[in-house]
Amino acid sequence: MENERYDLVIAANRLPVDKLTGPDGEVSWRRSPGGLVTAMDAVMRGRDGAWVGWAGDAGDAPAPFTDNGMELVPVPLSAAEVADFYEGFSNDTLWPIYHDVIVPATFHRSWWAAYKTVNQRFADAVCAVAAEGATVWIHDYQLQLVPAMVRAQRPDVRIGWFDHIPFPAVELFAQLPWREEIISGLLGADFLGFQRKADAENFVRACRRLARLSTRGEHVQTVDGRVVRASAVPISIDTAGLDELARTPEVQARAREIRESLGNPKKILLGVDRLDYTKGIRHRLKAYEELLRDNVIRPPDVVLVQVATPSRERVEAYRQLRTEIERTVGRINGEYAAIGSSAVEYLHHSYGRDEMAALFQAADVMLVTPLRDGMNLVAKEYVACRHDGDGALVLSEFTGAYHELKSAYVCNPHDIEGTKRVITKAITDPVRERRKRMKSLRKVVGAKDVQTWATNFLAALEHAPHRPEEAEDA
Ligand code: ADQ
Repeated sequence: MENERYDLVIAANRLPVDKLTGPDGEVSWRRSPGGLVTAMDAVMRGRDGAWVGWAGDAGDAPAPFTDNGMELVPVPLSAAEVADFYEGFSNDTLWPIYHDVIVPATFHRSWWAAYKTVNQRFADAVCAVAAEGATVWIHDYQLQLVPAMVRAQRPDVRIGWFDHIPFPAVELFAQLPWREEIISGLLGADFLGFQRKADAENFVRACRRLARLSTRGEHVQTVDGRVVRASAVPISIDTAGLDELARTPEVQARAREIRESLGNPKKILLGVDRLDYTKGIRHRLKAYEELLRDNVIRPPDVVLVQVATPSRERVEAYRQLRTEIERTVGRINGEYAAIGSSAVEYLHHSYGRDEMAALFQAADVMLVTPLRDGMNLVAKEYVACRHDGDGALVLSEFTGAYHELKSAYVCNPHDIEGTKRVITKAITDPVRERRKRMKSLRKVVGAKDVQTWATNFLAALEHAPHRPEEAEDA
């Protein structure tokens, strides 16, 4: 509604809804699945909340509308901006730099120009709906200039930003031609939240070394005399919701059905990832192929189910990755499958929450092997679905999740021999050992859910220091 103002304003690249177009062209909106939306629903309950974001189609944006008691404020992106701001600068410049340059980053000044334009549009949309003294929570790497842009117009609001992905080491961040603008964009916030302590430290170091600002512990002194705090607030999942779903008879029946349709193998291995080069799918397939070659495992006793969600298909590195993975899967099946028993079941689809919970229930070994990942929610979701206390989580030490889930079967995915040993151990360990590890993992995932994360973030934002003298006491 016109001139309506809100106490809590969320800004994220995407709105929490997906557009559905009916047979007669009528438009409706469906809530996107996922913990972030669940958490935001809960924090907005009892407060006047609005969410500013892109609705997903290039061109004009729909008018603001209310969905489940939350005001949604669509921000338009032209087709050129989708290409330059989103696919270009966000996903082909920042994403590689922030993930250890697993693929080279591409730099184009025109992409940067689009990034600034779109960030300003988001900031303007936020300022237009934020009430006096509102709390503004900005999400992720696509919107790093928004904190300072909001502050320039609205010094009355509290501004927080959360980084869902890693923050890179200063030597990598330094490659960005616009590094100082990004640092000052972020320093418009009062509080900056990161997945790991190391990410927050990388940011503070970048402020010191590249922007020559003085820092003290988690605090950075800005040129306009404020103090900004950067700290770890690791994200989590809707643990109770997922646990409850996994216990339903329907999900359990579906898990049995999945096992049967795979030919009742002794061990089901599972990978679930967006089809992204950061997720280590190639390394995982290499380790698996070598285990087959070495005769350590063989179908039909063992099968790997790899779910690879379509992602960023207009970015070249993603197209190449898809081709390479599909070729590898074809080669592995050509070599090791028999009629009726695949070595790899490869699924390039998105699934609903129920199907995911059933897959997690069915999987004896979950393979989470990213080369770099901010957190990795799949690792936590797998644990949340194992109310039976069984199941083995193989987890890369380059995920944020590793820092909380150290009782997993930990691997370095670059070390193929080591990864093979860890997978073999996860397959062959006695049930007592698996249960011991799972018990400890469930304790962690049970204790800290996405609600805890949102509450901790908002509390840290509320208490973040404004002025240097407050920082002294911190
Ligand atoms: P992502 O890189 O997308 O997230 P992840 O944390 O694993 O990675 O979250 C993916 C989500 O999508 C999970 O909830 C998973 O269940 C779901 N999903 C994956 N494949 C699916 C499929 N085929 N069908 C349906 N659902 C599927 C970014 C960062 C992460 C960080 C999160 C949250 O890269 O490091 O953990 O944000 O901050």
